[in-house]
Amino acid sequence: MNTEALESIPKIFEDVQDFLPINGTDYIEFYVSNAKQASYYYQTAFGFQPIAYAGLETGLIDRETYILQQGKIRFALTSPLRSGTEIGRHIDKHGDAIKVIALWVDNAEAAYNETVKRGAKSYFAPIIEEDEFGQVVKAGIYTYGETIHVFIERTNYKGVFLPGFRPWNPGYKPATIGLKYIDHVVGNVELGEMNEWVNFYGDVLGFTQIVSFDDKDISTEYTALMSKVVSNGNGRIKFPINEPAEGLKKSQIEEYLDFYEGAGVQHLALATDDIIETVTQLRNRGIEFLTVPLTYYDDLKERVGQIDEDIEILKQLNILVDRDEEGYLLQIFTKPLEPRPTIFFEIIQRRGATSFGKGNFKALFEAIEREQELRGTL
Ligand code: TYF
Ligand code: FE
Repeated sequence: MNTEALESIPKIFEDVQDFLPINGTDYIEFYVSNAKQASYYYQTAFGFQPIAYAGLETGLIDRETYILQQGKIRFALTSPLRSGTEIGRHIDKHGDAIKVIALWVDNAEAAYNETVKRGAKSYFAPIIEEDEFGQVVKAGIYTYGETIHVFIERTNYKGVFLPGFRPWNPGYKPATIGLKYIDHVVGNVELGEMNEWVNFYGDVLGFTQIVSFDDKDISTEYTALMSKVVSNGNGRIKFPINEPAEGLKKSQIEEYLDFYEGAGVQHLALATDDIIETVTQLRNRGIEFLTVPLTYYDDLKERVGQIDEDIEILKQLNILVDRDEEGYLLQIFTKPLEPRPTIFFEIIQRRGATSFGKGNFKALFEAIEREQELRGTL
């Protein structure tokens, strides 16, 4: 063996590619009280397309799931069909929530064995599921709170989603709005536990830390939080992890933890190639966004330099802009999507930038505080 060539491989790639290659996010599963209505909402407002269904009509007796897709983003919306289920208990505790961040791998059994060997807590051991379209191997491990990673190996599968699902093709199909892929998935964890979870992704999944923000980067007059971002080897998976920091008033992260009753997914960042078109569509379809004061746009050109978009249009839509060494990005945040102030979405368009919008944190967090004020939770 040519050991010289081996030695020239950076250590992080060696480790990551050795034990946990991930192709991307496979799907995000929500546990919700009414999957039928939630799927209508994600179709109507967010332009997701109906793909597959499993429930009473496919032989399930205790739950049903609708699968929606747009670009590479796949959502599973699951509800219980009777009392006393694990899904119902989860909804009672956390409200409608993101339960599963599924990761697409080439070898689910190896992903499970390697991560459990390194300390992951098992959710379920590898199982093979089959139907006439082939077979899928699945396995699950816990991450923060009650959130789960399910490894999905679908190399030998040709069906619409997973075995047991049948195509779902209703006549109702509002147009897509240009959402392409999941840019990042953010978790909120308890005070003092951020480093533990950063180490979990490092030690157990072989991720590396790519960014860190402390309470000085992310603080307003009142609130503060800390955040570190971990990524897998090929960069397709990015997980920022937030924890509350001491501030004069209640941090937005504490508010989340109080209402979610523990650690969980805070936001999904969904990427588009045309944020102006995507946000115009979302606004027309009734989605509400956090807004920054219009003075944010007064010095925008000075702050971010030349950009391709018309600043007047960005101002009308309240889209935020930030620049880093590699380029710029445009982003906007919805108000919470659930009754509890927990999960929200970010819409992001990257024009070269690989960062997360640090230059917008102050304006963004002040916007969140104005909402907290209205809720009486600040
Ligand atoms: O994902 C990020 O890091 C950015 C900024 O509570 C952010 O979207 C960070 C924390 C937060 C809201 C947004
Ligand atoms: Fe984000």
